[in-house]
Amino acid sequence: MDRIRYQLSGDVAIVTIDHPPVNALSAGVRSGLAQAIAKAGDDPSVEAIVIAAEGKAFIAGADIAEFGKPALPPALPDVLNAIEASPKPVVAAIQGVALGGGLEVALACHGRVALPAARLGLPEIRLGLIPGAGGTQRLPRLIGPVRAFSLMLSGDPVPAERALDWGLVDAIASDDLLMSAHDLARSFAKGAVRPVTSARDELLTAEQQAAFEASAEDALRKSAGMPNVAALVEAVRNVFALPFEEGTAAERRLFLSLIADERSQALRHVFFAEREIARVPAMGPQMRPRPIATAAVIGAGTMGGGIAMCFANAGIPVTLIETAQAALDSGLNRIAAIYDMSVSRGSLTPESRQTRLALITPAIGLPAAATADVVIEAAFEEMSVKREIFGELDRVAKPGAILASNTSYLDVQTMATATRRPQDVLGMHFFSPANVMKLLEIVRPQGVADEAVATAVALGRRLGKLPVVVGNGFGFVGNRMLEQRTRAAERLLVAGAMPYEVDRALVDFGFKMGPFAMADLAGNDIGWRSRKARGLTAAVADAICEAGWFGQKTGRGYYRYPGGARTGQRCPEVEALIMRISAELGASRRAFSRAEILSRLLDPMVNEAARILDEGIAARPGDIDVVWIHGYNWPAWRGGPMFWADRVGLDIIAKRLEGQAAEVGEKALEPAPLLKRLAAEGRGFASLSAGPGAEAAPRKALEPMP
Ligand code: HSC
Repeated sequence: MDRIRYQLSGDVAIVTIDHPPVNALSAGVRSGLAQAIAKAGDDPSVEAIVIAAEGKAFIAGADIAEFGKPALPPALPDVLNAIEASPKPVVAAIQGVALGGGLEVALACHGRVALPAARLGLPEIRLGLIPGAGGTQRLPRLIGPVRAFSLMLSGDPVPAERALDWGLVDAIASDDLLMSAHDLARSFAKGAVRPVTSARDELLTAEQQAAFEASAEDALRKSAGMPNVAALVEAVRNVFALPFEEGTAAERRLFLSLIADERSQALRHVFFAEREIARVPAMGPQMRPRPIATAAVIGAGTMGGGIAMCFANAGIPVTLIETAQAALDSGLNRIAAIYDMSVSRGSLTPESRQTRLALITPAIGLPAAATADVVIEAAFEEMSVKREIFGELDRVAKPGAILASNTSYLDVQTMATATRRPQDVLGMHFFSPANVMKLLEIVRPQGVADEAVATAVALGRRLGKLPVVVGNGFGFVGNRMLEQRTRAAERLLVAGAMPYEVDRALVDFGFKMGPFAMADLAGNDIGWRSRKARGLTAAVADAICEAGWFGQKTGRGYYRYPGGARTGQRCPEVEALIMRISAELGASRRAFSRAEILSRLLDPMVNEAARILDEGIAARPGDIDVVWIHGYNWPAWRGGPMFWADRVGLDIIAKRLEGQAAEVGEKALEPAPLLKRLAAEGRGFASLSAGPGAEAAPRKALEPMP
């Protein structure tokens, strides 16, 4: 009972869960709760029971780290049945969040009181699951199946006020939550209590059933085959067909099958990896970030404008700096147009649009950055330009200001040497569109102060981003791996595949777009310029650019976009050009299966990731997964490239890479030392991590691999 406190307040037993950080329902909490309920039941002086919790959350749900491990008794559904069966009324006193199993605890109680700031929800769907402790059976009986289904399907928590409207809570406590819960419990003690499971015919009408079926059909259509959506539909359907006990037994079976499903395992891995990134290696947790009250962004192009919006959206005043008025005006117009679109979609109020625009101060010339606590340069991707800016910033920026570059590839340390304050210089690499994408690579060159890195991380969180601290090497983590995929895609064209086949393989895997559709969207000239600057060539990609086919903006690239279409059509001219180049290079073209295309695209990325880990550019495999999920649209239910590689098996990937390296004669394709070592030892990348998400992944490909 060490995670549970038991006190008497008159004739009410107060059972308080105290299990930091979020009172997750781990085995100790479950058994403590069961014992406390039994103790109160046995005590003749107790008339009613309140379940309360210490800290910022009521209960954040089941302990996700326990999933996939041998189950420890008592099972949560059994504890909840005991709470519900208590002859003495039980009231939940909810502060902070009541999520997943936490809300299910509250649903098993006979009454619920919440603080006004409380939020209640069943987010299991985001972990590839459904509620497994009676939530799918109790919630529809309490608030109606249609509302219950939509709450469980979205996973979004609802505020206390709405919960009161829906009858999910009985009362909102004005200030003293315990006192309100205590009073409600005592009032119940005087009369008969009605458990949530008692039949509520008024909610389970034919009309509700028809409305639920309509939402269910819609959800199944949009679910892209996710098994938890089908399971949720089945569970809620059971509410109409089965008595509570049978419904919960079915729910438990569905839950347990989902726990074992690879998609849920992947999503749980991502949950912990997203939290692990907050633990920046080689930095004390006590490192205090510098205060950031104002910002400046240099460059009002697409990236600079998007970054300025991030500050405005977070309520931080930002100066947007350009060298010429015309560039500044067009940048500001672009920002205003994006906000206008949000207003017209209803996701932003006209007042908020005004407030945000008012936080952006346009200015000409770097001296306007003089008072900013953080300056982010988003100028042209050219070292000489960057160094000139940093040299000037060194003269004008205030002491202690963070000086950051939004470079996608370049050496941040070389930029830092243009200043006399390398301790304040780092990279803050946003992803396009910067106001939307959650990933932020914080590049940590040698010589930067830990305090500056901690400041950038804290700032990233304030901007609503997921900041991943990475080392200072060409392309950092994401773009360095992307380059391998781009090269692999070009190799596939020369060897026999067509752009649409390559793209289809990645879309089928779960990406929103394949590499060629992506290149057409971003502009093929960007990669061309970068290759030329580095003395690199890519026969097909270069020929496409030499023909002036830069992508959507020119109406054609790897595909045709007639009349400004957003989706490309196959282009016979491009396909003829590819055949010609293959012939010129002496390649004997052959057909590639989708699975082989996939492995040829992804294996080289995994190989590069192994080098990235070996060099310490990424601290943990999970960091790489977070980068690819939030910066490059890797489907979260595939867990990221490191998780995927473990599933396929590193020995299989190493062997495939050896085959490719021999076939193509490319050294970069030879298995990296770390990959080879792990493969030889029969280990996966997960074995390099110590976090809760590092459970050894059973090896099994999600689809047959060659
Ligand atoms: C569930 O409840 C299933 C049930 O329906 C049934 C199960 C029974 C079935 C039995 C069948 C036989 N577990 O996010 P933060 C840790 S599924 C373990 O940084 P914030 C987190 O890792 C669950 N750990 O803080 C981190 O640890 P670190 C449904 C959890 O203030 C620390 O807490 N519930 C945990 O930004 C702080 O987290 C959810 O999906 C958990 N459930 O946000 C809720 N929750 O410091 C998931 C958190 O060591 N949690 N941790 O890195 C959240 O959404 C957010 O964490 C909060 C706090 C909003 C709670």
